[in-house]
Amino acid sequence: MADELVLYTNPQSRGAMAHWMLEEAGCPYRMEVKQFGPDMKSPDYLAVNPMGKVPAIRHGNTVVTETGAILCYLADVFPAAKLAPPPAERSGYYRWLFFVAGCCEPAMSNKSVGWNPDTPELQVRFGYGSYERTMETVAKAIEGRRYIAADHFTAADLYMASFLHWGMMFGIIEKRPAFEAYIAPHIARPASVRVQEQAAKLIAKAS
Ligand SMILES: N[C@@H](CCC(=O)N[C@@H](CS)C(=O)NCC(=O)O)C(=O)O
Repeated sequence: MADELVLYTNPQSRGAMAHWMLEEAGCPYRMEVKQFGPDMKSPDYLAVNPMGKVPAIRHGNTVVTETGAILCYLADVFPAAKLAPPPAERSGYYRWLFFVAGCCEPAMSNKSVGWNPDTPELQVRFGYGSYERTMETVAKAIEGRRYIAADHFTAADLYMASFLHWGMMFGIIEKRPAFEAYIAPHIARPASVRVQEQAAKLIAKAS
């Protein structure tokens, strides 16, 4: 019997990316919705993710936390879905996955609370330089391209498109035609649409 795969998530969270990835992978999984607050900080859940955050997955005895790591893990464990390029062709794939986690995420979070490294000294010390430098780099990477890391859709597109979609939806990232053109075909993928529909149902049920 195949190992059980559990996704710990909340429909209004970064868990949507892991959820989308599971739908792309086409593997059977069970979802455990965690509520913000005490539920995510219960001893049982802290044993899964000591950060008390979602998403996390448990696959048999293997636990993976951190969205980027979950995407990489699922792409490798379910290779038939072709969500990662072959190992020898992964330079762009790794680069952009880590760029979202290491540069885009902090750039957007800091901007959302009104802070940006705004002196040359700070920009040397902060890995993402500045919000503007990070977003210009993203814009150049996706300009006129359908896929960021291969000649087909990969986990790197899922991560980058989710980041841009979420950031523009909440008004943190400015809407640029190149960003909108890049995300449009990705967020319209059947797996993404299924996740958006399931999330809407879960949110309606909870309210
Ligand atoms: N670095 C983590 C961030 C996860 C994260 O911050 N998740 C938020 C929801 S989007 C969360 O669980 N917050 C609950 C809390 O911190 O109590 C990742 O990329 O997976």
